[in-house]
Amino acid sequence: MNRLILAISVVLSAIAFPDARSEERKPNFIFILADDLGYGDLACYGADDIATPHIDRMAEEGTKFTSFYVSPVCSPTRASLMTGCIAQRVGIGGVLFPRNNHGLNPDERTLPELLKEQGYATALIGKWHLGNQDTFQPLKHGFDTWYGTPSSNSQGFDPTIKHYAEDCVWREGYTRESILKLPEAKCPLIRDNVVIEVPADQTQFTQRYTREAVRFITEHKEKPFFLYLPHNMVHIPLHASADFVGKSKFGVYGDAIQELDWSTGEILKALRELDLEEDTLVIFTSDNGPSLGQGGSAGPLRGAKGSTFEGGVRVPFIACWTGKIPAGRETDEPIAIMDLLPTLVTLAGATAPNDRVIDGRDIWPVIAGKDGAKSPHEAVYYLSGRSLKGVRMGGWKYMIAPAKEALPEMEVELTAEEQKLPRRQRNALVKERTKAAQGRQGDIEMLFNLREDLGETRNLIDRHPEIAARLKSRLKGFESEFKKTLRPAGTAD
Ligand SMILES: [Ca+2]
Repeated sequence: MNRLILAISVVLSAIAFPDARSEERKPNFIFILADDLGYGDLACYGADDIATPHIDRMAEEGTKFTSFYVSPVCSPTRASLMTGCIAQRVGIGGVLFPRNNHGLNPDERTLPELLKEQGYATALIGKWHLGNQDTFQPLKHGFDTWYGTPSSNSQGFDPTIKHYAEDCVWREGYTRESILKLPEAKCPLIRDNVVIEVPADQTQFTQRYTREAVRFITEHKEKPFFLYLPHNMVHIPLHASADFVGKSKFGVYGDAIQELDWSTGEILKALRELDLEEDTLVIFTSDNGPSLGQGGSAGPLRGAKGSTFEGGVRVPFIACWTGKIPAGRETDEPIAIMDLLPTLVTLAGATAPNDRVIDGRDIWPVIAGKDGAKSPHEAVYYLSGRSLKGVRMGGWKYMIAPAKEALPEMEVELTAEEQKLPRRQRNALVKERTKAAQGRQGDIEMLFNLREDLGETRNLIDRHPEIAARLKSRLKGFESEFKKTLRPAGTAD
């Protein structure tokens, strides 16, 4: 009898809820990560000398974020994406080099691992940069397949710790025998942890990654997938394929970005042709601020790659998903790279790990623009290397930086009385104070109002000491808690 009632109720539930969540297809995720692309390097973020029509269209059909935060350099941002944590919490505070024997700890539960548990196919197409040794390679961190480079395209690799395909392409006079005698070889191209080309033909990176990406999407159109596509461009050395060389108004830097734009367009086209647009969340962003020496632009922001001024850590972030994310919207709610793990894992029907501290939060309501959803973060922390450098709450940012880095670009303040002086005298005062500032040693403390001074030119710490004190206290409080709950990077030995 009980069994009968159960059977009837099961039938009734099926009738009552034909669109029950469990029946729904899980969404696909495509995460496109440019390397060293600055806040001002896309047309939809103000670039007037680089054409990015496909990414601009993504912004028109989706939502553009103006306060998306990453780490100031490559490896930490990638560690945050994989773990949902502030990178320093998982021991990856700086850039990894080929000879380092540490990398992403195998004990971390990574985004692709968590998605695999939900039935996802997972692919890494592009740059890994979370450890060179076999222990740390992507296939051991949840990716079914990998095609790309172990580190930045400027970095080589330890030839003794890699496996080589039988048909490996040896370029520039290398041979299997000669390479093993070298302390370090140039950037290789790898498929599933086997080297297939040395050194990689860098003019072909974007083309090859795009072909691989479209193939992966096509082959997995019937089941949910996670495609992580971290391009090598526009990290130095800069390259574009023959079809794109000379096409931008801004040299090879612009050419390489226009090729990334083309690539993004190819991926969006594949989704349209496979009728996957309503099933797929696509994100385009960058791993850190621009390299100014290569021509990169942080737009209106101060600073660049390596800095915790906004230009080092605030990057473009565009999300689109037909029917789920509002079109043509822009939001300044502060969100961060560590939020992607809890957000995507929740969208996949699971929850972020609860057996350890996870710094990221589910930001889906913010991405989807639900009823004026606010950022779940009351404070955003700025970290570089092993140090906490600052905190942002609302529009206020408190920051500590070496005086030499902080002062030269800052406006020198003049009192109301001084401003009435003749121009010649005013200029002399400004010069004198700038020179004194540049000669200062040690760190200085700064307070900026980002809502009124996005370029961080006016240090308001003397004018608003109480606000600075409140933010500093928040930073110190966070720091002492943070230091109690750090987890180590993995080590190869
Ligand atoms: Ca980078």
